[in-house]
Amino acid sequence: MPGPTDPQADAFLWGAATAAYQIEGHPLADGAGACIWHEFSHTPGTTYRGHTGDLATDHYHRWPEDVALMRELGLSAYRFSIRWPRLLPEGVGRSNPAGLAFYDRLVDALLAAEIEPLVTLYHWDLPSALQYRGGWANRDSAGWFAEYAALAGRLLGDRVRRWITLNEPMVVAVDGHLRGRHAPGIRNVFVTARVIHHQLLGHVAAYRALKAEHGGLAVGITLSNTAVWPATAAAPDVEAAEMAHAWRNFPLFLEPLTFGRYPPELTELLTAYLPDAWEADVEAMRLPPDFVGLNYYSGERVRHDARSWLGFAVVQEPEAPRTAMGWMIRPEGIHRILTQAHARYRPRSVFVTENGAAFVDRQGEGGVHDPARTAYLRAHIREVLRAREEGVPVDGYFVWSLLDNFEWARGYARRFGIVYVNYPTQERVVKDSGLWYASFARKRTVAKEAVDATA
Ligand code: IFM
Repeated sequence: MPGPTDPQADAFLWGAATAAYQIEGHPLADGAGACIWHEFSHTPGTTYRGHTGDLATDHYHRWPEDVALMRELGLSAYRFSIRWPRLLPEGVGRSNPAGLAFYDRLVDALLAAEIEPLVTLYHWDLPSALQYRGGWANRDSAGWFAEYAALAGRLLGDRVRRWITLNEPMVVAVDGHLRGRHAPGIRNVFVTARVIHHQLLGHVAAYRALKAEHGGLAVGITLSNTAVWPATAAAPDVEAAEMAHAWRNFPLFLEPLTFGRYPPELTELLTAYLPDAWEADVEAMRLPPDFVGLNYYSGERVRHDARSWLGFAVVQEPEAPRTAMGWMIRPEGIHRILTQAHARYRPRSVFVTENGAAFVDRQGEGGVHDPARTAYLRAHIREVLRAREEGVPVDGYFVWSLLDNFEWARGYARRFGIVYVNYPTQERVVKDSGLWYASFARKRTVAKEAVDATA
């Protein structure tokens, strides 16, 4: 059984994650171009109380303090994203020296602090100039993304080994292009299907572009997941759960990348909306990622519902414990997602690239006491390590998030950080959950018993 003396324990990454638009602030500083979230959040009625990422956590200026904080917490890795229009204000073509210098310095500082940087290329901040050309609905997006990936790889590939192309492409497709509650605020199912398809093409193009810059890089993709259980053992509910899982979770992206086809449960549905000649594209997408990033927050029971578009409905469970997002707390779901992904796709390496919870936090004299978040992290980490013991090749865990930040349409009204941000002063205060996570992460153990042993 892996224990503190397990030679692999040291290689396991215990980290925290953030995303550029959510923390940096100053989106137009020093020659950067606008992105879709800048335009969306500045459009009245789109975000909680009109909140924007204009200042966010001011990480653009406070990054040295934030790197020092991570070092104090004993983290071995940091997952952050590059803001595409900071490097390429128009999305393609002319690059911006100040944007390049920002990420260059950040990576050097992380390495000096012995923190491994993991870079996400796309965490939802598409350059506005590219949205005006159709954004991800335009097939050319794959080429635009590859150009950006090559530039980023040229800049940082000598120091950053692990790269994530896309963060949660299903959220981009559904929240941004079907429900319209995220940027760019579109509601069109044909566009949604194209956005799924073109992000896959973009992932493959970026994968190749990064490898062409530096052959030794490990390139993966990060996918969103909600664990799904059938409400009953009856066949219609079981089928409904399979449909929900294929649509919302890793299969929609790993099936094409592993087997060169869309998940069988979804093919008929998608065919109605996909661009012509999609079959040839999808066959050519067969290029398994070097690692898979899985994000997990919540789990649900679903039942058959003939009236709903996809044939399933979420079972209402008023008594279930929830986070401040209203998401049901189901630690066993992270184990379910990890083992399901392993069983079907056998990825070479897996990272939990996001896991965490929003709760209502208050800054008091003695710090920020958030026992519910500590309990959430402890329970989920225990399940991750259980999956690892059972053979899932999990190589790291990243708490979402390092800092409280701009939670998209919910603005600053939801706090996910293990570090509290006092927004008026920008003071950072490590929450009790952050102190707990640090005490655990510092042990560099992968023994699940150690989770319980940590005070
Ligand atoms: O804040 C987001 C993050 O940007 C993507 N994954 C889910 C988080 C919580 O909603």
